[in-house]
Amino acid sequence: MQKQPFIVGSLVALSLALSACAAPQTQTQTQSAPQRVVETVVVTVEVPVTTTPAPAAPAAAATPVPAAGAAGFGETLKAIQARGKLVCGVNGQLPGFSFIDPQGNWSGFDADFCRVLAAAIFGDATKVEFRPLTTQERFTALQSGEVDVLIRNTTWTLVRDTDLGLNFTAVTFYDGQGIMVRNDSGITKLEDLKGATICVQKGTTTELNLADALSTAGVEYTPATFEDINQTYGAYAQGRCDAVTSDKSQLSSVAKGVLPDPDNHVIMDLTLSKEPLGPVVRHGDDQWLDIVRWSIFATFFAEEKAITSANVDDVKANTTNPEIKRFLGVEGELGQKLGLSNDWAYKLIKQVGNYAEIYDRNLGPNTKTYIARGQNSLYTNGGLLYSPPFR
Ligand SMILES: N[C@@H](CCC(=O)N[C@@H](CS)C(=O)NCC(=O)O)C(=O)O
Repeated sequence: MQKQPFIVGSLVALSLALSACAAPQTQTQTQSAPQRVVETVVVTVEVPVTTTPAPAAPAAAATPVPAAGAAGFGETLKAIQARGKLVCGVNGQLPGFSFIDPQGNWSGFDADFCRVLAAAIFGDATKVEFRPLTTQERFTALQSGEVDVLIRNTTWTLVRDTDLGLNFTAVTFYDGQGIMVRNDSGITKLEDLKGATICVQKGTTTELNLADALSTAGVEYTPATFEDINQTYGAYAQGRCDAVTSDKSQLSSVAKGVLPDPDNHVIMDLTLSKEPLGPVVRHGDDQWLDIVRWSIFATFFAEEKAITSANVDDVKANTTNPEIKRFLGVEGELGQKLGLSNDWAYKLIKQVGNYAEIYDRNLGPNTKTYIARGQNSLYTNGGLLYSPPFR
């Protein structure tokens, strides 16, 4: 294959100095000579027994912390409410995840999680401004406050969680890195990529994982790095790379939704990494972190309890299950604890649906961008989705 000259990014080899875990010190006990027991004393203690139980000491209840604990607490929600809409950072170019059509309509799994938050806050899923962000822009946009939350195929990693001053809220999509090749390439396993040129996007976990996986496998290759999604897949589509690598969800989305000849490409049967994707917020406002996290859990929980947008009114009116009553705001004040109305979860389920509805609408078998649920199934179905208790 004739390859055009193009930018070949230099991969910076990051060496992580891992502090080796010291082997636990074996405790050596100095054995002294056995002592001879010279005397046994029998002690008799009279214990008064009363038949009336003493009143139980009050349980040491955890003290609720006043809401406005730390500086920044509650600021995000206040700003969103004052503005009258949520500003949600998304990708915008990934059909099935977040995509804007020529009429300006937003669709996708990530876009729907933005709507979940708007419904939780305003009781109106339409109160969202979608802000398309490139890979390079995404973290700065969140840090600077340009967006309230980033829901953009972003992998949770330790360095992003700490160095960038961000908090990952929960995982909405368990992904893994894959490699896509042309059907007729004859490439089926990692070793077949020896000498290949592989298209990859800068500023992603993808770039480093590729280097790690191929060097571990002893496969020499040439990375071709690009600044944005169009350049990356454009170069691959033009045959300038033998393979393209990214999160499998993205490969699938691009193959089915963007490439002109979807049937001529295949995602290889291997996974290079773990890519847990989910909404990200800034450090410093734990109330907002809780709102985003629990709104996501609400979609999992509703699926666990078979509560859907279609039956939520009926469930709300008739359920006798105390946890579901609390969840839907019929009893208790769980919403208030988040700074929201007590029926916040009802509103988001009613307007956007539970996790299965969101998944199926965007990535289900009846969509062009179908991805089998796999790990993104409930824990009760062999997947990884699990909601903590609503109590
Ligand atoms: N999940 C990975 C990859 C995410 C990512 O940014 N992927 C690229 C490749 S498809 C992308 O979305 N690019 C779009 C753009 O820069 O406009 C990460 O968080 O680093």
